[in-house]
Amino acid sequence: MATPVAELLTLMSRSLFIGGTWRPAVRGGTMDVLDPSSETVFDRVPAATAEDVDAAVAAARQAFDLGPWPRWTPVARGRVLRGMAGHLRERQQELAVLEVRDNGKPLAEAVLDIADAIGCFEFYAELAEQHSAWRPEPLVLTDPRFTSMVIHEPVGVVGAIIPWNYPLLMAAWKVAPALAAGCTVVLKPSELTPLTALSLGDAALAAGLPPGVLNIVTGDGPGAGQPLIDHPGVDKLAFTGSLATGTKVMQAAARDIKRISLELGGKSPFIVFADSDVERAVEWAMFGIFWNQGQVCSATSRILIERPLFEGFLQRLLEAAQAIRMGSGLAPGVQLGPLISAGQYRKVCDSIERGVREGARMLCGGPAEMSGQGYFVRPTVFIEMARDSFLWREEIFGPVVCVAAFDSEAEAVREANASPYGLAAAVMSRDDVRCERVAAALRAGIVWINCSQPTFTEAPWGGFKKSGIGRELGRWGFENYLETKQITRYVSSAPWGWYLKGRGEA
Ligand code: TXE
Repeated sequence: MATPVAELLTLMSRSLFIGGTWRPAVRGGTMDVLDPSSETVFDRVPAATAEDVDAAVAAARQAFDLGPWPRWTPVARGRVLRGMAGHLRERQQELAVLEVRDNGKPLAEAVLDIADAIGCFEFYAELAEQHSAWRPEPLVLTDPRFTSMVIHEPVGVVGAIIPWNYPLLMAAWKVAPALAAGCTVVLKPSELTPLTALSLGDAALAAGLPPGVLNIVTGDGPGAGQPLIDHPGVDKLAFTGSLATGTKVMQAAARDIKRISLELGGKSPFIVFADSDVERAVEWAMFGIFWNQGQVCSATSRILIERPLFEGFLQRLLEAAQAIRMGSGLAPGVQLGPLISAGQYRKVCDSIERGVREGARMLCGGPAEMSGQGYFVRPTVFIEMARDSFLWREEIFGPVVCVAAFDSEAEAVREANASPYGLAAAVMSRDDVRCERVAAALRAGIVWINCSQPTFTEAPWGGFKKSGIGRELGRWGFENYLETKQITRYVSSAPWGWYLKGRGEA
């Protein structure tokens, strides 16, 4: 029988994790944790301030500069990462339930997220052991009196700031590769979903991660995030979140020339050509925009349909969208949960109202009456938006999709690319050559052909343009956490030294 939620909740640590120990915030502040399906407070965590961030960075700095972790072999580090994965696996069910209470998403989605987070630790354990970065690369130089070796080293102390849409998974995407590379980390989860990230502290202790290698500070953006991005003791900032906060991260990083990787928003297009199977197209479109309540950076929120398929696609999309079962993520059979917060609910509702005001036609959806409780918005479908409208251009981050018709491949590509963002894009057609051609023309870091959203730990994730800088996941995500060093040696005993001496050059 499954453990009752109340019992599961007591198992988690609820403190800051600094230097390998759990402690309250220096100033004693706390933050409420809200269940977005009922708007009730069900938990509380410390609200870290600059003093706590200082302590966390000092612990990470010491662990990096003087501790064993960066000096251990990749195999030894891999063993600890596997141990962390094992610990998370033992608590998989508990973590999935916590994620639902904290974030609101349907349980079936949370179960997949937690499994992916565990898989991410296992992937980087293996990659760290095998990556060619650890093999010194000899260089042949133009001057034979010298030899050079290229080596890679961990970048240092990482400040990792993550959002609320995939709380544990986003933590894993940053913490696992950073640790695998030999870095030390200060992790700041979103104030809206701080709980599951704390389980990484328990995992670290259980797996024997040395003290200070991973530190976790719960707190809000101004109170804990800003001191972390400003901190001179941090070498690299890894951020996922809004464009506005990403800009602040970049500005703060500029002061110390900190390394950065940014994963920001998107307004991803899904181009469907008329030769596509309409049922398949609707299935992928539904997945692309209503999964996780549309709170997905790569959500395909702009659907472009070749005109002959437009009416048929729209009709099937409306039927499917209206059939979605909405409710608490813990209720059986629910496919759409609440939005994360009152703020996000207001943002999405304002966007819908603005869309209607600016002349777009809403065919279904809008805010839902759920007995006045929970931040629920129904699957919402718009057509007839102006191409320069807010609705068509800006990230809404909710279950809101815009559908438009196109008449030629060139028009579809032009429209898809007419966005300040470039995270993801999808194209569907039975014509493989056309799919390849369109994929090549799309200005996005991720292009899906005949599907939308499948995400693999081994494949690079990140965007063009204002969608960010750098790539997470795969070997690219790992290389984010490395510096490159050349070691060049004067070789007086080179076999050709006699020759150079003879010429008076040695
Ligand atoms: O994001 P923020 P919010 C987009 C989405 C959403 C909008 C606002 O459009 O509607 O952003 O969401 C921390 N210094 N995305 O307000 O503020 C904050 O505490 C340092 C897309 O929640 O960017 C949290 O941990 N840190 C996105 C993290 O930044 C600061 C996922 C993200 O919060 C800070 C989430 C500061 N000054 C939202 N201010 C995606 N790319 O997937 C805030 N933070």
